[in-house]
Amino acid sequence: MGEKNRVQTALLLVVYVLCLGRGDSALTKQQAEHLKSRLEAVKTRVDAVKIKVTQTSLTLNTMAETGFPQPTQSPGINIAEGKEAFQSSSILGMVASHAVDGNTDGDYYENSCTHTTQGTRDPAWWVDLGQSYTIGRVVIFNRQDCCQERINPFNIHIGASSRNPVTNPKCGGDYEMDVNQPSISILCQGMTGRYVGVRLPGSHRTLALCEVQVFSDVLPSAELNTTPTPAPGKAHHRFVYINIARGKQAYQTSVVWGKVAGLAVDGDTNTDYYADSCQHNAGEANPSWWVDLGKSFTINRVVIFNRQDYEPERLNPFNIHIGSSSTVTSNPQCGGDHQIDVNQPSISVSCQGMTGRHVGVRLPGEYRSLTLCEVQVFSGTDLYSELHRTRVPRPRTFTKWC
Ligand SMILES: [Ca+2]
Ligand SMILES: [Ca+2]
Repeated sequence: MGEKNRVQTALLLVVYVLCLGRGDSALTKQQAEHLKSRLEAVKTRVDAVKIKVTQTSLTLNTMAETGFPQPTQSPGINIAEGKEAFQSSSILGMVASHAVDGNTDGDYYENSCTHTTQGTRDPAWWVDLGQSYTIGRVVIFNRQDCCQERINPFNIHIGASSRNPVTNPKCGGDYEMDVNQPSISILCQGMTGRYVGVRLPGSHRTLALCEVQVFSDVLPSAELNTTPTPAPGKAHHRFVYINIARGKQAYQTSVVWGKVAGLAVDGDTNTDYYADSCQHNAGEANPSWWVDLGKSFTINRVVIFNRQDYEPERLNPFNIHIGSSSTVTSNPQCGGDHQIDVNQPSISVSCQGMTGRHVGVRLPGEYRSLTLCEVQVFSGTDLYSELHRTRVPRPRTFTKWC
Protein backbone atom coordinates (compact mmCIF):
# COMPACT_ATOMS: atom_id res chain seq x y z
CA MET A 1 0.00 0.00 0.00
CA GLY A 2 1.40 3.42 -0.99
CA GLU A 3 1.90 6.29 1.41
CA LYS A 4 -1.02 8.23 -0.11
CA ASN A 5 -3.42 5.30 0.28
CA ARG A 6 -2.33 4.78 3.89
CA VAL A 7 -3.02 8.43 4.73
CA GLN A 8 -6.43 8.25 3.01
CA THR A 9 -7.37 5.10 4.94
CA ALA A 10 -6.25 6.67 8.22
CA LEU A 11 -8.30 9.81 7.52
CA LEU A 12 -11.33 7.72 6.66
CA LEU A 13 -10.94 5.86 9.96
CA VAL A 14 -10.67 9.15 11.86
CA VAL A 15 -13.87 10.39 10.17
CA TYR A 16 -15.64 7.13 11.06
CA VAL A 17 -14.50 7.38 14.69
CA LEU A 18 -15.55 11.04 14.90
CA CYS A 19 -18.91 10.10 13.45
CA LEU A 20 -19.18 7.32 16.03
CA GLY A 21 -18.35 9.78 18.77
CA ARG A 22 -21.13 12.17 17.68
CA GLY A 23 -23.64 9.42 17.02
CA ASP A 24 -23.82 10.78 13.44
CA SER A 25 -25.84 8.84 10.91
CA ALA A 26 -23.00 9.03 8.31
CA LEU A 27 -21.96 5.60 9.66
CA THR A 28 -24.64 3.06 10.26
CA LYS A 29 -24.75 1.28 13.56
CA GLN A 30 -24.02 -2.01 11.78
CA GLN A 31 -20.92 -0.54 10.07
CA ALA A 32 -19.72 0.87 13.39
CA GLU A 33 -20.10 -2.53 15.10
CA HIS A 34 -18.20 -4.15 12.23
CA LEU A 35 -15.34 -1.61 12.46
CA LYS A 36 -15.21 -1.98 16.23
CA SER A 37 -14.91 -5.79 16.03
CA ARG A 38 -12.19 -5.47 13.36
CA LEU A 39 -10.21 -3.08 15.60
CA GLU A 40 -10.56 -5.42 18.60
CA ALA A 41 -9.40 -8.39 16.52
CA VAL A 42 -6.31 -6.44 15.43
CA LYS A 43 -5.63 -5.40 19.05
CA THR A 44 -5.89 -9.03 20.22
CA ARG A 45 -3.41 -10.12 17.55
CA VAL A 46 -0.98 -7.33 18.49
CA ASP A 47 -1.22 -8.37 22.17
CA ALA A 48 -0.54 -12.02 21.23
CA VAL A 49 2.54 -11.01 19.26
CA LYS A 50 3.75 -8.90 22.21
CA ILE A 51 3.39 -11.90 24.59
CA LYS A 52 5.19 -14.17 22.13
CA VAL A 53 8.07 -11.69 21.82
CA THR A 54 8.37 -11.45 25.62
CA GLN A 55 8.32 -15.25 26.04
CA THR A 56 10.92 -15.77 23.30
CA SER A 57 13.13 -13.12 24.85
CA LEU A 58 12.90 -14.78 28.30
CA THR A 59 13.71 -18.20 26.83
CA LEU A 60 16.68 -16.85 24.90
CA ASN A 61 18.00 -15.11 28.02
CA THR A 62 17.69 -18.32 30.03
CA MET A 63 19.39 -20.36 27.32
CA ALA A 64 22.20 -17.82 27.15
CA GLU A 65 22.71 -18.06 30.91
CA THR A 66 22.23 -21.79 31.50
CA GLY A 67 22.44 -23.54 28.15
CA PHE A 68 19.12 -25.23 28.98
CA PRO A 69 15.93 -24.53 27.08
CA GLN A 70 13.61 -24.87 30.12
CA PRO A 71 13.66 -21.99 32.60
CA THR A 72 11.91 -23.69 35.53
CA GLN A 73 14.17 -24.74 38.42
CA SER A 74 13.69 -27.98 40.28
CA PRO A 75 12.39 -27.77 43.83
CA GLY A 76 14.21 -31.03 44.58
CA ILE A 77 11.55 -33.51 43.56
CA ASN A 78 12.67 -37.08 42.89
CA ILE A 79 11.36 -37.69 39.37
CA ALA A 80 12.22 -41.40 39.41
CA GLU A 81 9.96 -42.34 42.31
CA GLY A 82 7.07 -44.56 41.25
CA LYS A 83 8.16 -44.68 37.62
CA GLU A 84 8.48 -47.96 35.68
CA ALA A 85 11.83 -49.68 36.23
CA PHE A 86 13.63 -52.62 34.65
CA GLN A 87 16.68 -54.77 35.28
CA SER A 88 18.70 -57.32 33.37
CA SER A 89 17.59 -60.15 35.71
CA SER A 90 15.85 -60.58 39.07
CA ILE A 91 16.08 -63.07 41.90
CA LEU A 92 13.95 -63.82 44.95
CA GLY A 93 11.32 -61.24 44.08
CA MET A 94 13.79 -58.34 44.46
CA VAL A 95 12.36 -56.59 41.43
CA ALA A 96 13.48 -53.39 39.70
CA SER A 97 10.62 -51.30 41.13
CA HIS A 98 12.07 -51.67 44.65
CA ALA A 99 14.65 -49.01 43.70
CA VAL A 100 11.96 -46.41 43.00
CA ASP A 101 9.48 -47.23 45.78
CA GLY A 102 10.40 -44.15 47.80
CA ASN A 103 11.98 -46.19 50.59
CA THR A 104 15.75 -45.68 50.92
CA ASP A 105 16.22 -48.38 53.59
CA GLY A 106 19.54 -50.13 52.94
CA ASP A 107 18.54 -53.34 54.72
CA TYR A 108 17.95 -55.96 52.04
CA TYR A 109 15.49 -57.82 54.26
CA GLU A 110 13.17 -54.81 54.42
CA ASN A 111 12.10 -55.84 50.91
CA SER A 112 12.88 -52.51 49.30
CA CYS A 113 16.07 -53.31 47.35
CA THR A 114 16.62 -54.83 43.91
CA HIS A 115 18.80 -57.85 43.17
CA THR A 116 20.04 -59.30 39.89
CA THR A 117 21.09 -62.91 39.40
CA GLN A 118 24.40 -63.63 41.18
CA GLY A 119 27.56 -63.16 39.15
CA THR A 120 26.48 -62.06 35.66
CA ARG A 121 28.24 -59.92 33.07
CA ASP A 122 27.37 -56.20 33.06
CA PRO A 123 24.18 -56.41 35.16
CA ALA A 124 22.05 -53.30 34.77
CA TRP A 125 19.00 -51.52 36.16
CA TRP A 126 17.16 -48.62 34.58
CA VAL A 127 14.10 -46.42 35.03
CA ASP A 128 11.77 -44.90 32.44
CA LEU A 129 11.00 -41.34 33.57
CA GLY A 130 8.05 -41.19 31.17
CA GLN A 131 9.46 -38.26 29.24
CA SER A 132 12.79 -36.64 28.59
CA TYR A 133 14.26 -34.49 31.34
CA THR A 134 17.39 -32.42 31.76
CA ILE A 135 19.08 -34.25 34.62
CA GLY A 136 20.67 -32.54 37.61
CA ARG A 137 21.89 -35.42 39.78
CA VAL A 138 21.40 -39.07 40.54
CA VAL A 139 21.48 -40.36 44.12
CA ILE A 140 22.11 -44.06 44.67
CA PHE A 141 21.37 -45.86 47.94
CA ASN A 142 23.51 -48.97 48.33
CA ARG A 143 22.69 -52.15 50.20
CA GLN A 144 23.97 -51.77 53.78
CA ASP A 145 23.39 -55.05 55.58
CA CYS A 146 25.99 -56.96 53.54
CA CYS A 147 28.09 -56.95 50.39
CA GLN A 148 28.35 -53.15 50.09
CA GLU A 149 31.52 -53.44 48.01
CA ARG A 150 29.71 -55.25 45.19
CA ILE A 151 28.53 -51.95 43.73
CA ASN A 152 32.07 -50.72 42.91
CA PRO A 153 32.78 -49.72 40.24
CA PHE A 154 29.52 -48.65 38.62
CA ASN A 155 28.41 -46.51 35.67
CA ILE A 156 25.43 -44.24 35.16
CA HIS A 157 23.87 -43.98 31.69
CA ILE A 158 21.33 -41.38 30.61
CA GLY A 159 19.63 -41.06 27.25
CA ALA A 160 16.72 -41.75 24.94
CA SER A 161 17.26 -45.45 24.29
CA SER A 162 14.82 -47.75 26.06
CA ARG A 163 17.02 -50.80 25.73
CA ASN A 164 19.68 -51.85 28.22
CA PRO A 165 21.12 -48.49 29.37
CA VAL A 166 24.59 -49.27 28.05
CA THR A 167 23.32 -47.93 24.71
CA ASN A 168 22.91 -44.47 26.28
CA PRO A 169 25.71 -41.96 27.02
CA LYS A 170 27.57 -42.31 30.31
CA CYS A 171 27.44 -39.69 33.05
CA GLY A 172 31.12 -39.57 34.00
CA GLY A 173 33.25 -42.71 34.14
CA ASP A 174 33.62 -45.54 36.64
CA TYR A 175 32.30 -44.45 40.04
CA GLU A 176 33.38 -45.85 43.38
CA MET A 177 31.19 -45.19 46.36
CA ASP A 178 32.31 -45.07 49.97
CA VAL A 179 31.00 -48.40 51.30
CA ASN A 180 30.56 -46.86 54.75
CA GLN A 181 28.04 -44.40 53.33
CA PRO A 182 24.48 -45.40 52.55
CA SER A 183 24.29 -43.21 49.47
CA ILE A 184 26.21 -41.27 46.87
CA SER A 185 25.03 -38.18 44.98
CA ILE A 186 26.40 -37.80 41.46
CA LEU A 187 26.05 -34.67 39.38
CA CYS A 188 25.02 -35.27 35.77
CA GLN A 189 24.17 -31.67 34.97
CA GLY A 190 23.55 -30.98 31.33
CA MET A 191 22.64 -34.55 30.40
CA THR A 192 19.20 -35.17 28.95
CA GLY A 193 17.19 -38.35 28.71
CA ARG A 194 14.10 -40.34 29.47
CA TYR A 195 16.00 -43.40 30.69
CA VAL A 196 18.44 -43.37 33.62
CA GLY A 197 20.40 -46.54 34.25
CA VAL A 198 22.98 -48.02 36.60
CA ARG A 199 25.32 -50.68 35.24
CA LEU A 200 28.12 -52.69 36.80
CA PRO A 201 30.81 -53.13 34.14
CA GLY A 202 32.59 -56.48 34.00
CA SER A 203 31.98 -60.17 34.53
CA HIS A 204 30.74 -61.93 37.68
CA ARG A 205 28.98 -58.84 39.00
CA THR A 206 25.82 -58.67 41.15
CA LEU A 207 23.71 -55.53 41.33
CA ALA A 208 21.57 -54.61 44.36
CA LEU A 209 20.13 -51.10 44.62
CA CYS A 210 18.02 -49.98 47.56
CA GLU A 211 16.92 -46.73 45.93
CA VAL A 212 17.80 -44.61 42.92
CA GLN A 213 16.66 -41.00 43.02
CA VAL A 214 16.83 -38.73 40.00
CA PHE A 215 16.62 -34.97 40.34
CA SER A 216 16.15 -32.63 37.42
CA ASP A 217 17.51 -29.10 37.42
CA VAL A 218 14.77 -28.27 34.97
CA LEU A 219 11.25 -29.55 35.42
CA PRO A 220 8.48 -29.04 32.89
CA SER A 221 5.78 -26.86 34.41
CA ALA A 222 3.33 -29.73 33.96
CA GLU A 223 5.33 -31.80 36.45
CA LEU A 224 5.42 -28.94 38.95
CA ASN A 225 1.69 -28.47 38.64
CA THR A 226 0.81 -32.10 39.18
CA THR A 227 3.24 -33.00 41.97
CA PRO A 228 1.47 -31.84 45.16
CA THR A 229 -1.54 -33.28 46.95
CA PRO A 230 -1.29 -37.05 47.10
CA ALA A 231 -4.23 -38.89 48.64
CA PRO A 232 -3.96 -38.15 52.38
CA GLY A 233 -4.24 -41.87 53.19
CA LYS A 234 -1.09 -42.55 51.21
CA ALA A 235 0.82 -39.49 52.33
CA HIS A 236 3.27 -41.44 54.45
CA HIS A 237 4.49 -43.35 51.41
CA ARG A 238 5.59 -40.22 49.61
CA PHE A 239 8.50 -37.98 50.47
CA VAL A 240 9.48 -34.56 49.32
CA TYR A 241 12.99 -33.30 49.71
CA ILE A 242 13.19 -29.57 50.26
CA ASN A 243 16.45 -27.84 51.11
CA ILE A 244 15.46 -26.36 54.47
CA ALA A 245 18.83 -24.65 55.01
CA ARG A 246 18.62 -22.29 52.08
CA GLY A 247 18.45 -18.65 53.12
CA LYS A 248 18.51 -19.47 56.84
CA GLN A 249 20.77 -17.69 59.34
CA ALA A 250 24.26 -19.19 59.34
CA TYR A 251 27.31 -18.72 61.57
CA GLN A 252 30.99 -19.64 61.67
CA THR A 253 33.76 -19.52 64.23
CA SER A 254 35.86 -17.05 62.19
CA VAL A 255 35.73 -15.22 58.87
CA VAL A 256 38.42 -14.29 56.34
CA TRP A 257 38.25 -12.33 53.10
CA GLY A 258 34.64 -11.38 53.81
CA LYS A 259 33.54 -14.94 53.01
CA VAL A 260 30.70 -15.04 55.49
CA ALA A 261 28.65 -18.02 56.65
CA GLY A 262 25.60 -17.07 54.60
CA LEU A 263 27.45 -17.88 51.37
CA ALA A 264 27.00 -21.58 52.17
CA VAL A 265 23.21 -21.26 52.22
CA ASP A 266 22.73 -18.77 49.37
CA GLY A 267 21.33 -21.44 47.06
CA ASP A 268 24.33 -21.28 44.73
CA THR A 269 26.31 -24.55 44.61
CA ASN A 270 29.12 -23.18 42.46
CA THR A 271 32.32 -24.79 43.75
CA ASP A 272 34.65 -22.15 42.35
CA TYR A 273 35.75 -20.00 45.30
CA TYR A 274 36.08 -16.96 43.04
CA ALA A 275 32.40 -17.15 42.10
CA ASP A 276 31.86 -15.55 45.54
CA SER A 277 29.49 -18.18 46.87
CA CYS A 278 31.72 -20.08 49.34
CA GLN A 279 32.31 -19.24 52.99
CA HIS A 280 35.84 -19.27 54.47
CA ASN A 281 37.09 -19.69 58.02
CA ALA A 282 40.52 -18.59 59.15
CA GLY A 283 43.06 -21.32 59.81
CA GLU A 284 42.27 -22.38 63.40
CA ALA A 285 41.69 -25.35 65.68
CA ASN A 286 38.39 -27.14 64.97
CA PRO A 287 36.86 -24.50 62.64
CA SER A 288 33.07 -24.80 62.49
CA TRP A 289 30.15 -23.54 60.47
CA TRP A 290 26.47 -24.01 61.31
CA VAL A 291 22.98 -23.03 60.23
CA ASP A 292 19.94 -22.29 62.37
CA LEU A 293 16.92 -23.86 60.64
CA GLY A 294 14.56 -21.69 62.69
CA LYS A 295 12.87 -24.69 64.30
CA SER A 296 13.52 -28.36 64.86
CA PHE A 297 13.30 -30.74 61.88
CA THR A 298 13.66 -34.46 61.38
CA ILE A 299 16.73 -34.64 59.16
CA ASN A 300 17.04 -36.92 56.17
CA ARG A 301 20.43 -36.00 54.74
CA VAL A 302 23.01 -33.25 54.51
CA VAL A 303 24.66 -32.45 51.18
CA ILE A 304 27.96 -30.58 51.23
CA PHE A 305 29.48 -28.85 48.21
CA ASN A 306 33.24 -28.59 48.52
CA ARG A 307 35.59 -26.00 47.11
CA GLN A 308 36.99 -27.46 43.87
CA ASP A 309 39.34 -24.87 42.43
CA TYR A 310 42.03 -25.28 45.13
CA GLU A 311 43.02 -27.99 47.62
CA PRO A 312 39.68 -29.81 47.91
CA GLU A 313 41.36 -32.25 50.33
CA ARG A 314 41.25 -29.58 53.06
CA LEU A 315 37.73 -30.71 53.89
CA ASN A 316 38.85 -34.20 54.96
CA PRO A 317 38.00 -35.41 57.49
CA PHE A 318 34.88 -33.54 58.58
CA ASN A 319 32.08 -34.05 61.10
CA ILE A 320 28.40 -33.17 60.98
CA HIS A 321 26.58 -32.19 64.17
CA ILE A 322 22.81 -31.95 64.51
CA GLY A 323 20.78 -30.98 67.56
CA SER A 324 18.97 -28.36 69.59
CA SER A 325 21.99 -26.56 71.04
CA SER A 326 23.17 -23.34 69.43
CA THR A 327 26.68 -24.41 70.49
CA VAL A 328 26.52 -26.68 67.53
CA THR A 329 29.58 -28.85 68.17
CA SER A 330 28.04 -29.91 71.48
CA ASN A 331 25.23 -31.54 69.48
CA PRO A 332 25.27 -35.23 68.53
CA GLN A 333 27.36 -36.21 65.53
CA CYS A 334 25.85 -37.68 62.40
CA GLY A 335 28.24 -40.56 61.80
CA GLY A 336 31.95 -40.26 62.49
CA ASP A 337 34.73 -38.71 60.46
CA HIS A 338 33.45 -38.26 56.91
CA GLN A 339 35.65 -38.14 53.81
CA ILE A 340 34.56 -36.55 50.55
CA ASP A 341 35.87 -37.88 47.25
CA VAL A 342 37.95 -34.86 46.21
CA ASN A 343 37.08 -35.50 42.56
CA GLN A 344 33.38 -35.00 43.35
CA PRO A 345 31.86 -31.57 43.92
CA SER A 346 29.52 -32.80 46.62
CA ILE A 347 28.77 -35.52 49.13
CA SER A 348 25.37 -36.58 50.41
CA VAL A 349 25.48 -37.83 53.99
CA SER A 350 22.48 -39.70 55.34
CA CYS A 351 21.47 -38.56 58.83
CA GLN A 352 18.10 -40.28 58.96
CA GLY A 353 16.57 -40.36 62.39
CA MET A 354 18.39 -37.30 63.70
CA THR A 355 16.43 -34.27 64.82
CA GLY A 356 17.54 -30.72 65.42
CA ARG A 357 17.33 -27.03 64.75
CA HIS A 358 21.07 -26.51 64.28
CA VAL A 359 23.12 -28.33 61.64
CA GLY A 360 26.86 -27.81 61.65
CA VAL A 361 30.06 -28.86 59.94
CA ARG A 362 33.31 -29.06 61.91
CA LEU A 363 36.84 -29.91 60.89
CA PRO A 364 38.45 -31.77 63.78
CA GLY A 365 42.11 -30.97 64.34
CA GLU A 366 44.71 -28.46 65.44
CA TYR A 367 45.03 -26.20 62.41
CA ARG A 368 42.35 -26.59 59.78
CA SER A 369 40.83 -24.29 57.17
CA LEU A 370 37.13 -24.64 56.37
CA THR A 371 35.60 -23.58 53.06
CA LEU A 372 32.07 -24.69 52.19
CA CYS A 373 30.46 -23.65 48.92
CA GLU A 374 26.99 -24.85 49.91
CA VAL A 375 25.36 -26.93 52.60
CA GLN A 376 21.93 -28.33 51.85
CA VAL A 377 19.79 -29.93 54.51
CA PHE A 378 16.91 -32.16 53.50
CA SER A 379 14.12 -33.16 55.82
CA GLY A 380 12.31 -36.44 55.38
CA THR A 381 8.89 -35.23 56.53
CA ASP A 382 6.07 -36.52 54.40
CA LEU A 383 4.86 -34.61 51.39
CA TYR A 384 1.41 -33.84 52.75
CA SER A 385 2.54 -32.18 55.98
CA GLU A 386 5.51 -30.46 54.31
CA LEU A 387 3.24 -28.79 51.80
CA HIS A 388 0.29 -28.06 54.01
CA ARG A 389 1.87 -27.90 57.46
CA THR A 390 -1.28 -29.17 59.09
CA ARG A 391 0.27 -32.16 60.80
CA VAL A 392 3.27 -32.61 63.02
CA PRO A 393 5.81 -34.84 61.23
CA ARG A 394 5.80 -38.35 62.60
CA PRO A 395 8.87 -39.12 64.73
CA ARG A 396 11.26 -41.41 62.86
CA THR A 397 12.96 -44.33 64.44
CA PHE A 398 15.79 -44.99 61.98
CA THR A 399 19.02 -44.80 63.91
CA LYS A 400 21.13 -47.11 61.81
CA TRP A 401 23.43 -44.62 60.16
CA CYS A 402 23.88 -41.89 62.67
CA1 LIG B 1 13.73 -48.86 47.85
CA1 LIG C 1 26.95 -21.00 47.94
